[in-house]
Amino acid sequence: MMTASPNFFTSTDQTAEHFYAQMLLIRHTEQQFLQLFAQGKLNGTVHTCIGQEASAVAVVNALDLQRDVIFSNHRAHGHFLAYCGDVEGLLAEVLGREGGVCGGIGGTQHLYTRNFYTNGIQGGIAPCAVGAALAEKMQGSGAIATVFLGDGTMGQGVVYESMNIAALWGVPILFVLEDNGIAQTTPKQQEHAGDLTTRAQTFGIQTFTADSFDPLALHATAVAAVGMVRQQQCPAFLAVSCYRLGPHSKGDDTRSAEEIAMIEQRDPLRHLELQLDPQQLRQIQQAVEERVRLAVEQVLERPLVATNTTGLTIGRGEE
Ligand SMILES: Cc1ncc(C[n+]2csc(CCOP(=O)(O)OP(=O)(O)O)c2C)c(N)n1
Repeated sequence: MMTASPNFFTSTDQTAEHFYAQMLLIRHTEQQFLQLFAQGKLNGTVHTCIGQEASAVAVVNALDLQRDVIFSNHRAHGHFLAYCGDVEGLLAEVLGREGGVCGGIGGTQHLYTRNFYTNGIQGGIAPCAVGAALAEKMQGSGAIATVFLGDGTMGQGVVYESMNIAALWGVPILFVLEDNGIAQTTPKQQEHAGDLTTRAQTFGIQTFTADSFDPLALHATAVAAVGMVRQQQCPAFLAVSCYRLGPHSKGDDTRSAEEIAMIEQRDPLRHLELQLDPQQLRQIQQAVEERVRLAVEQVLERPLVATNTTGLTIGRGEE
């Protein structure tokens, strides 16, 4: 029986087996969030990356996790778990319980641990990430920064101001576009003119493109992009084509059943399953289920953290 130790899920082995385990850990954890919300045990909101786990795992594993800086957005759980594998810390944070990574008062959209930061203001993280990358460059640390942006967020002007300065000043930052084709309920085609993958080229920023359906191929592209940023001390743009399988946050999915069925066919987890032998697959699935089940059980026994004068738990995000 494969052990469900945290190390297994944060192993830096770049194999189908470990990518699958990390992606499945993200999926199970987020499915728990939706279930806990339905049971009234989780307040506020959560945005799951169900369907998009490959992007988180492939890109984060291309970074130097000892020194690189990551900025994520409202859909951050996958990036967080790929970075540190701290299921209990995340669960406790989102559930407002003691032992959360931010003391249980930041909630789903305000996660912070070591060099990992999130914020739900669309585009607001882009200049922060550029600033952090510039600081690393000035200190000569060799670290780079990465910022994850959705396709809807590419409509925010500050993203382009950030790209401009990053290119002008030679800032070592990787802009990652997670293009799931939809922003909340608005399809990309109704929001953006032109092609999002060519936007960064206007600033002379080299662009890499990849599809999340094949996580190992996506990882290889991410490694190339990260290598370029680090060696040449300049920005790069990685456009990842992916699909969101779940709703925007909880029950707000206006897409047709046909569209969801088509997206299920493109689920990267299924793609990796075909590469693993059935016994190995079962072992990983059991290990993940056990790890998440125990984490939920344990975290639900912890006390809730600080409340404000209205009696509501503070720091809970909204849509
Ligand atoms: C400045 C700002 N405007 C609006 C919102 C509300 N909001 C939260 S998520 C979201 C859609 C984001 O879409 P996208 O960038 O494509 O990312 P995805 O949700 O698809 O991952 C919006 C409009 C926000 N968080 N910040």
